[in-house]
Amino acid sequence: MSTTEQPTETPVAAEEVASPATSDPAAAGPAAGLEAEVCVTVVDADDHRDDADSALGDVLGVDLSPIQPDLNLTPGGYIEHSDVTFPCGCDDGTLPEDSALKKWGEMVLSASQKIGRPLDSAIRYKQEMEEAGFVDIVEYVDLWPINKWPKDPKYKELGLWNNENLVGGLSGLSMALFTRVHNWSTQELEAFLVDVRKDMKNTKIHSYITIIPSIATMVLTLYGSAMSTARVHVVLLELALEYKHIPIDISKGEQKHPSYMKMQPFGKVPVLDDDGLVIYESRAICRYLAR
Ligand SMILES: N[C@@H](CCC(=O)N[C@@H](CS)C(=O)NCC(=O)O)C(=O)O
Repeated sequence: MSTTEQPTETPVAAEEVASPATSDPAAAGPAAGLEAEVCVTVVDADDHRDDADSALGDVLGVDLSPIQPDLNLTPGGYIEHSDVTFPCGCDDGTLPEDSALKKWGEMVLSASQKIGRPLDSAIRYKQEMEEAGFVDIVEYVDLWPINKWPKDPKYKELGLWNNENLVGGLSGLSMALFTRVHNWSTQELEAFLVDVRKDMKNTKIHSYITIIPSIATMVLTLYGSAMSTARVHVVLLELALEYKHIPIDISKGEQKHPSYMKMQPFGKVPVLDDDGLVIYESRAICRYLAR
């Protein structure tokens, strides 16, 4: 089962945003993650916990690109994404079609698409997680104003920080995509970025970056008959782990079916599948679960 929850509070002051069309990630338009240039890995990040995390237990890894050590989800653990999407959004017509900011966001996206690392991947994460077997998926959409334009104090402050981040990092964010993919010269790009920065600081432009955070868990799958899986069942219950039980009827020889024996070459039950990691031998399964 998966769920999608939308943010309960209006992201920005209602009078300042004509249409909350962005509450639907699919409607958020082309969007993007900065995986090409931004990589952060934190292991055992206890100090990154806040109230929201406390329900999740320890944070084991934070990353946006494949530079991290091998991290497998502990049974019952959660995976969390928070990714930025491009281009920049605007709901009230204050981001002119011919503005440098609009062009910048679109060109960042098109460059990333051209090299097969689309910076709108976050809008597909929910579907991709579902396809990979994740469950209890909760996804929502957050809008980070490009500067302090919102009236709402929370989003005004968020806009201030976002502006500092974007304006300060603009050359670094843009350089590879514009010079190596769009084949602009560095001089051309820097001249263009002067106008992009101006737009980013212009509070008459009510633009924002769409951020799509999501959280999900991977359910365990236990194959076996009721009797043969009793030991494993007990451990799963003890540890309060969510799992799916797929009955294998030994009296019908289902454990010798070729599709089952691909997983368990000796044709025995039980078998545990944790996100593609297949384990058999009931004691080994119990030790794995309790680790
Ligand atoms: N040592 C294994 C024993 C597995 C085993 O022998 N399972 C039996 C059911 S309790 C089975 O699959 N029998 C069917 C068969 O051998 O065809 C474990 O603990 O998982």
